[in-house]
Formats: sequence, structure tokens, C-alpha cells
Amino acid sequence: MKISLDELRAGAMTAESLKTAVRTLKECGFVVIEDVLPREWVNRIRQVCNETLLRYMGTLNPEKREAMQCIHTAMFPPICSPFTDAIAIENPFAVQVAEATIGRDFFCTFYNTNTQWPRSGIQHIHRDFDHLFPRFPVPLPVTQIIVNIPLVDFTPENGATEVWPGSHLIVDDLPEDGEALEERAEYFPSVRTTVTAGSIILRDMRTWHRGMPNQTPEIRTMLAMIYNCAFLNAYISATELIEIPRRTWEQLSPRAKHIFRHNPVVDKEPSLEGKAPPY
Ligand SMILES: O=C(O)CCC(=O)C(=O)O
Ligand SMILES: [Fe+2]
Repeated sequence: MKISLDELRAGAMTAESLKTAVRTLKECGFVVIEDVLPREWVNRIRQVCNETLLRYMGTLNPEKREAMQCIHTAMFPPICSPFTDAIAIENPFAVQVAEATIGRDFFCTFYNTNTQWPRSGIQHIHRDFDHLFPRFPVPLPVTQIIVNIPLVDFTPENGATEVWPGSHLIVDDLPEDGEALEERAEYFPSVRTTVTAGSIILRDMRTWHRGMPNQTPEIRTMLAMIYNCAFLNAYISATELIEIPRRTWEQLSPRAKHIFRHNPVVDKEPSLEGKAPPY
């Protein structure tokens, strides 16, 4: 959905836009808010992110690097600017939709980058998280939202994520073997998130999706943060906590501190290097 210039300037959606965004997220399993981040900021973070990714790939052993380039590359970004700029971690539009959907006290415990490297392949169709009670016969409301910020324009050619609208409402215990979803998805219409760099995609974590092949020479990356409903703090060990260097923490706004409150603040200088996710 597009928001107006007035909403963009005010840093807040009108009640009507918010209602549309929340309804779309609840009904389709994801919503796109188009073109909300300034291009200059996106260009800058893309450059820093690409440089960080290239150094990160250089630290991996050749087999691991090959595997990452062939399918998908995940990296925990450095916990400092520009990755921790307010525009990304507490974007007012993402926060507004998250608050209206999962409650004002939501929190973030996971921050990743998702890259489809040039000539990368295809991911298995998956959910990022399962239903809270997989054998409960009706879907429960959304409790976890992944906030994606594409750093380049996403196109069918460069691997725009494929998403199955409505799939978050399918309640079942997924088999361990991801292949099974490929069979089921054959008869289930999907869409590609062909959105501009600087748009925001909010996705219910249960929605089926996959990274797609990048047939261009350009690195295709999106930022990914998980916003969790407040009561999930009991399950915190289910996600990866972010070690926040004290210097970065001290620069965060009160709202960002509230959103990141469940992560450990560490007495370490911020590193400029990316980290391998532990999964
Ligand atoms: O990068 C993408 O398009 C999707 C990545 C993804 O879904 C994942 O790694 O869990
Ligand atoms: Fe995923």
C-alpha cells in the first residue's frame, strides 16, 4: 500500500491507512508499505551492508561460502550505525502497524540480513516460525512479525521473495522435511514481493515463503527484524538475542530501548563486522 506525502512527513499513518495495513497483515499474512525510507539512507546502508557482506564471506571456509552463495546468505549485521539507525530499527510506520497488531509492548530479539547472492538458487518453502500450538484446530492471532527492509528494488529477476497469501492461517504441524510444502504449494497461488528499495514488508512469521534465484549481477539484500508480542518473553530462548554494545545502547532513543529491552547490553566496542547466525 502507498501512504500519502502528509503521512510520510508526519511519520504516522492516518487511522484509515493503519486500519488497511493491519487488516491486510492479518488477512493476507503480509503487508507492504511502499517507499517510506529516504533513498539516500537506503543507498548508504546498501553500500555499507555490501562491504560488510563481502568481508563476512571472506571469513567463511570455501565449502560454507559456496553453500551460502548457491542458496542464501544470512548474516547478523554489526550492531551500530547505519544498521541501528532509528529509521530501520524503530521505523515509525513499522512500529505503528506492529503496535496496532501485536500490542504496544512488543519487543525485538532478532536482527538479520537476507541476501540472495548473484546466481543464487531457490530456498525451500518454509515458515520462519511455527504456530504457537500447532495442533490447535483454528489459527490464533499474529504474535510475531518479521519486518523486512529491501536495500535494492526487488524484481522477479533478482530474487524478490515468493509469498503465499493466506498461508499463515493454515494450521498444521509441518513435517520436518521442507519438500512437502513444495507439493502443497503447487496448487496454491503465490505472489512475489516486487517492491522498491526502502519499502517495508511486515510479514506474519507463519506465512509460507521462500527466497528466489537472483539472476542479476547485483547483490539482493533485505534487513530482517523480528517483532514479538510481549507475552512471548517467556519463549525468548526460541529466538537469537542481539548483543548490543553499550555505546550503541546509549545512543538509542527511549522507544528503541523499550523495543530492544530483552537483549543483553555488553561492555564491548561495536564491531564493524557481520556475524554468522548460530543456526
Ligand atoms: O531472502 C529472502 O527472500 C527470504 C529469506 C528467508 O526467508 C529466510 O532466510 O528465512
Ligand atoms: Fe524465511
